[in-house]
Amino acid sequence: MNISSLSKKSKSKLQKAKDLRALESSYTDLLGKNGEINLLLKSLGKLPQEKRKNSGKALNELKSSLEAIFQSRRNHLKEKIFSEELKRDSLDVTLPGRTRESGTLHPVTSTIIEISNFFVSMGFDIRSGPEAESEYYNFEALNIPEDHPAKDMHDTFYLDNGVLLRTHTSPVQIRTMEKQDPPIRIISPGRVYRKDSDLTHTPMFHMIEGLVLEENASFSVLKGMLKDFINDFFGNQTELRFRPSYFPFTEPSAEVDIKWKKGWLEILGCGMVHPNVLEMSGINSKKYSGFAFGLGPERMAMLKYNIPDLRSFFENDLRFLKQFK
Ligand code: 2NM
Repeated sequence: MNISSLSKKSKSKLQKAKDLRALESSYTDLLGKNGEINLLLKSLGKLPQEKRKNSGKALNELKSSLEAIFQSRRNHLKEKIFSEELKRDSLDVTLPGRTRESGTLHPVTSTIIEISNFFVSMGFDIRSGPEAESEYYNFEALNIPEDHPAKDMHDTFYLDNGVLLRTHTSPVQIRTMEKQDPPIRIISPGRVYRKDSDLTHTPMFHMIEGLVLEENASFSVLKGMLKDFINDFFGNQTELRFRPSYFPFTEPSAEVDIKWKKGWLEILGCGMVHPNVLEMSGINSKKYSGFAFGLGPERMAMLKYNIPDLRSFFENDLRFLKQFK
């Protein structure tokens, strides 16, 4: 047996193993319990005495150098695997994170919330009611008779069987007065519908109406409350004026204008609830008096955020909506 050719052959076998699996199987072939080297060591006994010692020494030296080659080859292969893994799985920690985009409230919604918060802080409850209403709640109960010119003020969408789409949220106040004993302090934000469509009108828009009904509700308290509201919403420096007006459901009635850039702009209507309205809803108008007001959140938002076209609220263009985060 030629130890030097075995040494050459087995060293190169370990050194050339292309992966861990091949390396380990070569190791077993050479250095395993029944591997080539051990078989040779076992067969040393058959050699003549004088050859036995040198061959034994050479085989043991070969064995330990093969062990060392095996270890270093194994480390090398493991490092190779590790660095390949690193390369494959590497992260660029300087890249911006993938964030989840959050939605935004519609500017009309956030305006309704802001306005509602003010009145809730003044002790008002929030009430709602049906958008498909009866002629009675939308007109009659509000002192607007069949032939009254006020009915022409808003063109109404009629559904079947005398049902209509409410043209204001006052029916909510009527339904509340029918059900609840005074004192009453409510606001009713919600959708209303009128057959109007141009630059400044959409067939659906929102209203917030308020009602205070108690023993001594007065116009001066109404004025003070609306002034506080306007200063809260538009800022403390806002100039405002109350201008006499007419609504069939209030007497006296007024509209509130604010000074905006150069001129006066109408922003809400109000008044003392007409005794006819109170009596029709079962309220004793000798004992109780009420004041009410109504405003449009779209209009309020347009002024506050400088939005020139009402229709942008309803086009659902995300580039517009995302500006109100
Ligand atoms: C307005 C202006 C003035 C109003 C009146 C009532 C009710 F039902 F209590 F009589 N609710 N809302 C009212 C009064 C609404 O909107 C411009």
